[in-house]
Amino acid sequence: MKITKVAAAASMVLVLAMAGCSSSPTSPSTTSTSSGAANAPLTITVLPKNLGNPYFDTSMKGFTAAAPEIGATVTQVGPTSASANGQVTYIQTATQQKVSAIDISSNDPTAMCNALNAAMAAGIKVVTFDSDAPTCRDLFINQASADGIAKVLVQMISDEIGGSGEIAILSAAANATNQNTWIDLMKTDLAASYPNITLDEVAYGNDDDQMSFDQTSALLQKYPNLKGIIAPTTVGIAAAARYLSTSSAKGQVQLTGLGTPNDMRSYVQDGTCKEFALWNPQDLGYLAAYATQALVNGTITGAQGDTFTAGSLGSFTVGADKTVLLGDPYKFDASNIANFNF
Ligand code: RAM
Repeated sequence: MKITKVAAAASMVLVLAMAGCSSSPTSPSTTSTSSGAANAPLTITVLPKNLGNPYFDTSMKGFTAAAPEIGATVTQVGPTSASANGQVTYIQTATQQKVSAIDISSNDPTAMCNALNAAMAAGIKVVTFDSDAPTCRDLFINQASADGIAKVLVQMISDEIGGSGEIAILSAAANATNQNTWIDLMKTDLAASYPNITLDEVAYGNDDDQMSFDQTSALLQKYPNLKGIIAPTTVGIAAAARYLSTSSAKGQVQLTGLGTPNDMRSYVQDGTCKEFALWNPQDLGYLAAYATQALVNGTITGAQGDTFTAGSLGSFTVGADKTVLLGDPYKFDASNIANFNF
């Protein structure tokens, strides 16, 4: 499994300027890490779906850990809410700044393509990580196979509700490439292998804590026979767990999805959530940084079969569709959650 700690020291370097962060491109919230390495200057702008999301705080730790190893300056900017428009302005600013590369988790598969294509035309490498924009990037760093993620999510909810009953999905932004890919595959898997499970609704909490909390409440009111919720978003599952943990549905309506151990630990311990899955977001950022360096310095072009070394994570090979795969999703439950800190 790829649950490794790439750089504990990174957390000491990383100071996220969350207070006062703005969606304005003229006053970005940034995190910079300079390096003393001797390689050619490498500047990477990291653009998560939104700031203030612990998942992306952790992926940024991976970028920050890699920075001194690859001779990079890494700057994080981004909107406060998970919107495609909010990201476009930051892409344009990074393009004007002539950075070496933009590493983005995309809020929409195509809405920022004009801006990303303009960046690539200006000689900037575009790397998507976490959530892809498949038609307008040089490389995608995929956290785990979409099919593997979908299958583990459906299998967990089926186990928890005894293989039959009504479920709902609480997703992130309605246009998010990653969640929508996983949801389509979950629907396929449900139809093929789980005839007694009915998917009532896909709700969207926009990777916003309050909106996800409110959507959880609405689902429970709307579907009195609901037996389970799958939240394939770290923000969504934490908000749903917070709602369920103090409601009469605790233990009656099962919850699973993709979460961080730190967000979910207390809810696993109090019985709100039996198990959930994820990968290590820090490893994802670390891998993305190394892949970006390899792309910028020409070690790889994105062609299938290209290989590069990602520091302490070892060697990786570019797969089909200019994609690099981190590894398999990993399941967390009461037996192992104490072992993880992210
Ligand atoms: C949220 C974001 C991110 C997704 C995780 C699982 O933090 O939507 O894109 O990969 O959840």
